[in-house]
Amino acid sequence: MSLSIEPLGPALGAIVHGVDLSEQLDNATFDGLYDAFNRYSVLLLPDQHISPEQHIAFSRRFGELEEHVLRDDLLDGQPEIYVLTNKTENGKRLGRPKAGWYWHTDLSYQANPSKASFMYALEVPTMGGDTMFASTAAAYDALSEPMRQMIGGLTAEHDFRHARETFAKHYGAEPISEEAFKARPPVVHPMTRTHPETGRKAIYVNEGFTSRIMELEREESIALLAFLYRHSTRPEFVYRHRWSAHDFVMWDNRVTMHCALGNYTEDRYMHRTTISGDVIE
Ligand SMILES: O=C(O)CCC(=O)C(=O)O
Repeated sequence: MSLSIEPLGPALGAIVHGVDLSEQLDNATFDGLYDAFNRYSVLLLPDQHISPEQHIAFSRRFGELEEHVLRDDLLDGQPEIYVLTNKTENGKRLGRPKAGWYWHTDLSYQANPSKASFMYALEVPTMGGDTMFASTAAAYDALSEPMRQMIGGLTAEHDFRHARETFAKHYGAEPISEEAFKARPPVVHPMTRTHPETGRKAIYVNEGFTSRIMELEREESIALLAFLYRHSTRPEFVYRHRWSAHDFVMWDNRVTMHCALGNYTEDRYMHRTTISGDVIE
């Protein structure tokens, strides 16, 4: 296979042609794709036709896979696939509706947050349902040195429960089981992180899951987090993806945040794998 890569925006995102995920990628193609992933943070591979098994096998080449804590929304028989959809069958929902309708980084509420997530679009609405991705590395680069110094010395709590409050603020109640919350108690991470492969630094707080800055007073924490969320999602740091069916989109959770837009009523059905990451140093 021969890769061609075209950037989709100044801060992040690239479209990759010449890769067929239904076939085993040779090492040279895989290495090219891996380098592009580290370089562009979000890759779009359009027009893929893959089974859940192929999705899982490809994902495993990037690392071990997570089984999402929202167990009701995993694909039957294939718990490595988290299903995100508004579809129902015989009154039973087929996956998680309204997932990620706020800026967040996948699994930042875990001690070892996710390295990457790979989403395959099987059904998409004719309008709406885009996903926005922001480069938290580009956002870090644009901070002044004193601000970098300050946040570099701070830590923040990430709490899955906080997502319910964030969601409720924007959209009303979201049903998440107590069991899931108990399985994921709050954790504390540094507010900046360094990409282990590229050495790039990034801001590491997100509206969805970050509940407070540990070292600051409550009002200071609220104000600084609000600034960082606004700053990190400035248009120049964002790529907005308009989905087509059979898009395969890979994002690097170590240097990005994303937000799914809930502006659709037609069916939307996606499969996601989640690659495990390391504890942040
Ligand atoms: O459905 C989407 O576009 C993204 C959902 C999301 O936020 C996630 O998978 O973490």
